[in-house]
Amino acid sequence: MRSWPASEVPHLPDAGLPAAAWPLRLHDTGTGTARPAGPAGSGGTARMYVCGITPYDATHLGHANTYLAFDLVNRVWRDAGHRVHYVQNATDVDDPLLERARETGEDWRALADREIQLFRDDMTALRILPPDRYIGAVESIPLIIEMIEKLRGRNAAYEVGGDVYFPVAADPDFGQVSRLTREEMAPLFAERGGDPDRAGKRDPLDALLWSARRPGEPAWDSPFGEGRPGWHVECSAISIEHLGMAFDVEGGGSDLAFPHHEMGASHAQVATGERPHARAYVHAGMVGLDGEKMSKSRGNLVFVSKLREAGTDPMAIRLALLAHHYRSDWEWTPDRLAEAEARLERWRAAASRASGPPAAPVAEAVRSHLADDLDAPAALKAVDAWAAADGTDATAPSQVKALTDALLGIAL
Ligand code: 5CA
Ligand code: ZN
Repeated sequence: MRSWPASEVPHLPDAGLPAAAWPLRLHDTGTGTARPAGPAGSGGTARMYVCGITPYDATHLGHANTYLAFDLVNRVWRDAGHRVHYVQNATDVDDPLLERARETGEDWRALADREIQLFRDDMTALRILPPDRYIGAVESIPLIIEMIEKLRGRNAAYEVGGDVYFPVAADPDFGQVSRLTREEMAPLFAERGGDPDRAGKRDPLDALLWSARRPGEPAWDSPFGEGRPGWHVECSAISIEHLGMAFDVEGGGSDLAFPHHEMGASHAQVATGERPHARAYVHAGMVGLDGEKMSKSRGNLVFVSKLREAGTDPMAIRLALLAHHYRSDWEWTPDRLAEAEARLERWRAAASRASGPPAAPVAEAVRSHLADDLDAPAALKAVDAWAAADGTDATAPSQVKALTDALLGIAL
């Protein structure tokens, strides 16, 4: 599938110490600790998989917040001199998408195409760097079938009424991504697309790998009958095909830790006999509105495209999101946008001055804060302090402009 255009990323000069002096550390859900993420030193290749949208009701501010967090990961790695191999999927066939198409009478493919294009346009406007490979579930069906075949070959798949399930008992490490107890898993599984009460399953938590053809739904041929792929096996198959096992970061919002990333890791580990699936599982917090998580099912969405249509500068949207730590849950209110607009104006005025305080200390501060589990709010404050102070360095304004562009994605 087509990705979206990349904005230019300026190369920053080393300021005293090389950028690689601040290696990125990220909070890993799998261990509950902040750990080094990506290759050591400089000049390696970092590998990242970020779960993409299910294309309907794109792009709300919760989505934007999550993709922005991983855009920072991408930018910090590049600044440290690494190449980044970044893969993202689009869940262009799944229950909620088909349900929405049924409700509105639209063809599911037309709905997916339109929403994916809207997502691309929003990502471009927000200057979120594109994945190198942007891959749909539909185009990956042969790959997914191959993966289910591998699981069947390892006795890690069974049928219930034509549907194919993955027995979680097949993975001795099941539970190591989310670190939840079975009691904690049960309600989340039911809430997030699972079917704990399906009669005939060996374990209520067993996950659907292949859903047998249902009337009026799209279906593809497979050795285990006509049907369509389950959700977790989609990301599992796409990630290991394009990145291999033990890639550096698997990312998404915190609602994906369980069951999605947990199941995906188990599928991958059992199918390949290798572990881990990813070295770190990194999760962004949830953005809410009026006391509830922003979600398609609740319908309390603020869309990036609507804000853009109303004339909001995408850089102000980006700054409003960056003002919160990526792991925190927070509420969107119109004041946040007004604050970000004022900040953007201050930064732009400071960057267009003839001179300012030297850029090296602010570059150091921004690099060290971002390397520390993406502390963007602290990085913004460092730029605020530079913008508020006077100085005589005539090269500083253009250097700070390059800094906010390269590391924060903010074009001044
Ligand atoms: N297609 C699957 C992943 S394979 C999916 O979850 N799609 S989604 O469209 O529902 O969500 C896309 C990404 O946005 C996921 O990482 C999800 O965790 C994140 N997300 C959804 N709602 C919010 C929210 N309110 N705040 C922050 N992130 C959110
Ligand atoms: Zn996914």
